[in-house]
Amino acid sequence: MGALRYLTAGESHGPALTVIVEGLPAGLSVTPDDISAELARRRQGYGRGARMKLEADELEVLGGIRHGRTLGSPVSVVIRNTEWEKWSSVMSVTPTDDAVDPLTRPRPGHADLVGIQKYGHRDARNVLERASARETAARTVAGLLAKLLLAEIDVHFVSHVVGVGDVLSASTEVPTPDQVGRIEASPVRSFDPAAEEKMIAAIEAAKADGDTLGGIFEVVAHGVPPGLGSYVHWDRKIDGRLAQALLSINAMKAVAIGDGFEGHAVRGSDAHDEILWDEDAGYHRASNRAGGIEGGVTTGDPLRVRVAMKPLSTLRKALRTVDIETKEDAIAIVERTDTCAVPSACVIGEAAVAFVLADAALEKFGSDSVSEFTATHQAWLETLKKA
Ligand code: EPS
Repeated sequence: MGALRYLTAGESHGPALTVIVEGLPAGLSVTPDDISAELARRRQGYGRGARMKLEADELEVLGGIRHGRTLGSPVSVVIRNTEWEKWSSVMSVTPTDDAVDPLTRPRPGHADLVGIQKYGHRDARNVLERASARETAARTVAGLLAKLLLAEIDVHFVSHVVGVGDVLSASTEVPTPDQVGRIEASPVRSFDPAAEEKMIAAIEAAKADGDTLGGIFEVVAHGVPPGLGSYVHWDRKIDGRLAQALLSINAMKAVAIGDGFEGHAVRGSDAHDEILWDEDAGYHRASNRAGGIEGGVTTGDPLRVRVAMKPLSTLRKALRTVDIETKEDAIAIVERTDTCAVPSACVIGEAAVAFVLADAALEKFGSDSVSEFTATHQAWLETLKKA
């Protein structure tokens, strides 16, 4: 909605990515190491390509943080491209005399052709450099800052891969923050050891075929207070805002809240969460099929979203396309790429969810400093006990 905002700039193989986050309260503890650790989480995952092994995400904080705490001013972070030297001619900011061949064979499923049409380019590189999922490194920084703010009010995140290709985890257990270690240790961020091996095998098989795989991941936010978002207007509904943020991540095709696509087939009497009350817990629900959201407002139950990612559109086993110069049939360009990026997408999904929730929390607990934010949050919890 706008209490918290961010903008990113930069191309995948340009000199750097930049992110500016505005609206963070003053006094939030954050160090470059916190940011680096989150970027490292995003680079991991079985199925990533060569670049992720080479790339170190060299970052520099240029504003908004002093002596380890936010100032209330915009936070500005630059993530340098450690391979820039190799790309300095291809991606030169100034005109170059070096011969740089244009990419004229757009990949089906990527932004290549629509970008060429829309912006009048004759070289798909002018499109793919920005359309690349590299940009999500910058979003991850914005999301980490949001997560640190939410941690101040005891909101904690867990994300895990539920499916890779047609391999689906059979587990219906919702992981809790104390189980994060197990998920982080899994090469595919699987919470289900039975599915993990099959997911790895599926990635290996796709890789051997020069193909790619999508999948499904889940993000769970524990400790979200009741009352974030609103039912009163379309652009204030927290579920709608989450869907927008998640679908804006490259290659995401579907978002389900709570039981989502599984919830449609049962009768109403089996679809909802009955409301209970007792002295200790106050209002609570007998189940959490709704995934922590009713009427566009958080309920206080764990917030649970699932996201489906399509297989990456850069294929070594390239698909048919048309050369935009000759208009003749051709085989799509093959850029260096990943086989499967669903484990990384989990981390980016956490960032997207965290940013939306932090924005909504700042609307509700509107604050200029972290101490004010936590005090207002505490007062709200006390109010709820009396309601
Ligand atoms: C990407 C292609 C690959 C990935 C990249 C996303 O980049 P390159 O062509 O430089 O090897 O490594 O992902 C990242 C750089 C990243 O940080 O996640 C694509 O086509 O979107």
